[in-house]
Amino acid sequence: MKFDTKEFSRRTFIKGSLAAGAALGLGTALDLSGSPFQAAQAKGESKIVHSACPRNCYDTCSILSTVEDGVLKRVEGDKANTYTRGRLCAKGFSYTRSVYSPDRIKYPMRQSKRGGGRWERISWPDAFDIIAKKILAIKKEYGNTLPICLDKYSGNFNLLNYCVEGMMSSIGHTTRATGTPCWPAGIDAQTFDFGTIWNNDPEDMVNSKYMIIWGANPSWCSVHSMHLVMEAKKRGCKIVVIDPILTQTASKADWFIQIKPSTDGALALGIAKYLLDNNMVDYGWLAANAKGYEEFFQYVREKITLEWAAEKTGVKKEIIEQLAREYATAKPASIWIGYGMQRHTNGGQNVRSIDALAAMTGNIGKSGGGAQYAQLQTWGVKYNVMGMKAPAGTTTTKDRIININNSAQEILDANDPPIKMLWIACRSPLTQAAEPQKLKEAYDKLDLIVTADLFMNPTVRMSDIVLPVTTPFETWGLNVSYWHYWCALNEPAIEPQYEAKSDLEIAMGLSKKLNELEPGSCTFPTEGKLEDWVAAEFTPDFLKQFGLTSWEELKKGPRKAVTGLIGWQDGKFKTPSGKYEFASETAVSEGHELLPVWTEEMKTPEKYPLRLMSPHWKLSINGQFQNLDWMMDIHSEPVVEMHPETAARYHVQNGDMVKLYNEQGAITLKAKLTKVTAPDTLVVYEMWLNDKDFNVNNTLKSLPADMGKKATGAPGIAFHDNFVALAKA
Ligand SMILES: Nc1nc2c(c(=O)[nH]1)N[C@H]1C(S)=C(S)[C@@H](COP(=O)(O)OP(=O)(O)OC[C@H]3O[C@@H](n4cnc5c(=O)[nH]c(N)nc54)[C@H](O)[C@@H]3O)O[C@H]1N2
Ligand SMILES: Nc1nc2c(c(=O)[nH]1)N[C@H]1C(S)=C(S)[C@@H](COP(=O)(O)OP(=O)(O)OC[C@H]3O[C@@H](n4cnc5c(=O)[nH]c(N)nc54)[C@H](O)[C@@H]3O)O[C@H]1N2
Ligand code: SF4
Ligand SMILES: [Mo]
Repeated sequence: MKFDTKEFSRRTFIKGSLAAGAALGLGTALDLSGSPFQAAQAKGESKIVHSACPRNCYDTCSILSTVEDGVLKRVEGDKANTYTRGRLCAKGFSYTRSVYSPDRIKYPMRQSKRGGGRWERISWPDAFDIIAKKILAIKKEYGNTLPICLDKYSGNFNLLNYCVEGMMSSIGHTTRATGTPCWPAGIDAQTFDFGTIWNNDPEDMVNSKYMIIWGANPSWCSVHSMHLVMEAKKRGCKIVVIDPILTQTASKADWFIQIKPSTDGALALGIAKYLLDNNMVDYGWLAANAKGYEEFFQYVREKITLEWAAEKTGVKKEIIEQLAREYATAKPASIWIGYGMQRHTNGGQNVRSIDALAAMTGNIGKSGGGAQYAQLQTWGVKYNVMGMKAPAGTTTTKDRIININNSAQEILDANDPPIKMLWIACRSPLTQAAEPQKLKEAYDKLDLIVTADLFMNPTVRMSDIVLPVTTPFETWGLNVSYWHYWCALNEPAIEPQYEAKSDLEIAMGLSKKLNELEPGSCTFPTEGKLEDWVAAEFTPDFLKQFGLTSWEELKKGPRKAVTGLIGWQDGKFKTPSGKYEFASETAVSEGHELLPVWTEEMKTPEKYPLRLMSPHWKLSINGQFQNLDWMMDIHSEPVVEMHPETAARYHVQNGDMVKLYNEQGAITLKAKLTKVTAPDTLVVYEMWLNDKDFNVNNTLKSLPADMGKKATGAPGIAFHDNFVALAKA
């Protein structure tokens, strides 16, 4: 469906105000010479459209898109959003390159043999026909739709994209890859302690007097937060970074504490011990707001010593003492708990120990304080797009769940009934998930794999049918963040390119075909204006939260929530006791410890003596952006960062090719000698480079993190507890 062009004429037109070749993104002009857009561009008519970046990024930027005669010429941060502050990151500025990339998937296509690369263009009606017939055939053979599996995650967090889940529900009960590879251990930890996740407005960070950035790298992963961190610093706040890697964030801090991976709980408990021994505890806050602190304190007094904490963490005793003293005396003090640090077998338990420090010092519910992890407070839309009922005559009662972090094994194991068809949207398991080798084996079992995506990535290459999806600039959207408190509408700026459709249009198209072939077989609406779908998402509470009287006010620009900006200010926690719970019976009922006690980290296996960490890369969002020409110009091949001492042990010189391997698999790449990482800890940033056969996850097993099941249905995954051996290639 095309958007309504009359709607566009109501928008602001700035005639000829933009000189051709205006500064774009990284300072380079988008060269459209010779393109089909050139003629249109010559007319010089332009307009500004409100867009939003829907990637899985803390920042969820509000964007102003400049369109000249139907061509997206420029994207910039919207100044009306005080968090975005008129800027985008390098990835955001490169959007003009992804929209018009010649590598985009342009039409529905069918591949004769998975991985064979022989794709044939097919029409949308044919694509829907093939898929719908397969769905109906599966239903006929098995008596239900459980053999159809959905693997969807975070390629696009536009709230309308929950239509993919709705599309699945509308055909019956299906198998769902459940949980998240991202942040679940930390969510569970905070659910046990607080009742849910609820960080203070990040714009409030400027009020902190002391800030510990603990296992987060906002200089790359939340660039707009760095302005706030630096503003706090200017106002006298001390910035401390705790990370195994000297990150760019660490380089901007006052103090960098290099910790052994997966030992953060030991550091937090060492700090707790110092606070207890030196009477630096806010007993007033605890008495009024907390449960179980006496038991926790008894554990810390009896079991924890600073010498032990120093030994475990590799952080000297004096440093632990100084950190404890400074954190407890500077008020208010905040801790930003990153997602990177909870991707360990004890990650959730470590987060609980860090939360405990914020509670012990009374830094919860206060401006400038907090144990800042994430928030879902602003996500209270109706989820109309996913509220579909199963068709009449459905014989099953619920969806079947498989763990998204162990999907290879669980697809192989599913027998009753087996999985026969896979729908992949907003997800690239063959670049982002563990055990890609086994995933391919699991995919061999399937009759039909459909991917909906923008680019021909390794996952798409292993599918039978690919459906081209729109970029945010070609469709409607509604976006909120899991970090800041803004809400933004995304209005279409340009026509869908080639034959791309949004996931919502795909759901409607598939439903139409299913109902043609077998009336009543799909409950998803078969048509509807995308704008109306947006309108249907708003609830009175949501409007109130953002101070809106009508959703259409968002067409004038983004809005910030007017309530709930400081987490837990009213002291009413969402735990069973209504208090902050040092002692959590809920944790026990989920098979965890009652208290934030120390849980041993994974030990380095003898056979694989090097830890391989794979954190997030500055020029990509997981498997996106790094494939674009601008990014490839800056960074074109994978490297492993290695401490010179480690390199010397293996006689590796800077630039040598090395092979990293374990039982799971191997990767071969160039060594980069650097002291930013510790000896024995290798760093390979996760990314998808389009012209390289490289995937760091080739070495990664599906090792679960300790927590995540309670809040998200499956445990997280211990990405950073991955150990390898090294050989010169
Ligand atoms: N080694 C290692 N692996 C990791 C991590 C790590 O730290 N180390 N991090 C993990 C984390 S935190 C996460 S969140 C996951 C992310 O894993 P994914 O969510 O799978 O990753 P993305 O690459 O962001 O997006 C997946 C795909 O969605 C597509 N896409 C974009 N927009 C749309 C759209 O509108 N519709 C459809 N249908 N598709 C769209 C993109 O082109 C991309 O191919 O990766 C995990 N993998
Ligand atoms: N540029 C860019 N931005 C992104 C993304 C991206 O891929 N690229 N991805 C988005 C997504 S999906 C996510 S989840 C977030 C991730 O945002 P972050 O959590 O900030 O990023 P990560 O790189 O996953 O991890 C942050 C840091 O955790 C450290 N770390 C790992 N293990 C430990 C440990 O045991 N202890 C401590 N103290 N630190 C540890 C890593 O060294 C790393 O520096 O960023 C989002 N924004
Ligand atoms: S990737 Fe993140 S920082 Fe960059 S434009 Fe998108 S939301 Fe903003
Ligand atoms: Mo993530």
